[in-house]
Amino acid sequence: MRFDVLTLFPEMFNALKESVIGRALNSNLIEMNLINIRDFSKDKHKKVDDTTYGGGAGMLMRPDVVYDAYKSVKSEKSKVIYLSPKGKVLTQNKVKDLAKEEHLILLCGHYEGIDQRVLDMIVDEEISIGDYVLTGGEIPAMVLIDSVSRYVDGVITEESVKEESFSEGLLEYPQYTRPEVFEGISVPEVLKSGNHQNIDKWRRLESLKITYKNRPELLENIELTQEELDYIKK
Ligand code: 4HQ
Repeated sequence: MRFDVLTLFPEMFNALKESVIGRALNSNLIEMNLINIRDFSKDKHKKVDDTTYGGGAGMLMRPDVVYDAYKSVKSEKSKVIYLSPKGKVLTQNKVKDLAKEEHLILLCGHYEGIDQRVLDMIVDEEISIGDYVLTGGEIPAMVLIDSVSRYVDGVITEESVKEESFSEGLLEYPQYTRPEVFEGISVPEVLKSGNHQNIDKWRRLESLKITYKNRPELLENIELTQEELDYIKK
């Protein structure tokens, strides 16, 4: 999987060069190519933004500069994603679909955004990471690269992909490690029992309980037994 990132702040992406994604980059399981949009300014002062027609606060990125940056990386197989609060909200199912692509171009707006004409010309999908306003599309692009890369073969274990929040449409059950007693609090007895039928049952009930508490809308299409209803409401 190749990510080309069009941004005015390529150094922000150094944050992804650590840990799991850092290893995936070093082993060439994924590739992240950072393009500084400013390099495509033809202006002697390297200007990339200008005031908005019709008035209003702030500056917009110019279409010609963004278009030239795009042309430097576009390919037959590339899909262009613009990160913006106006986009469709990113979900785990969308993340899985994007992981099937071979070449994603992520366009990061800064300031008040980008001239609509170049967006209409080059953007395939507009994606938001949630209903709040950020100062730029760089952090959303990093969120997308991180979440999509987990589904690229070899980046994490197959087990880790399966056993996670949302994988069954539910939030994840609580987990414990040593010490067995921490500040007087013991690990739940069932997890030490070695009885995997009981452990699986307890984990499903705990998943249902935390989902009911924090994200009840995720349970709307799930038929629950009386035992499950009693457990989650107590
Ligand atoms: N912005 N999800 C404004 C976001 C955002 C979001 C990125 C701020 C684009 C121009 N992007 N710029 N939320 O708030 O993706």
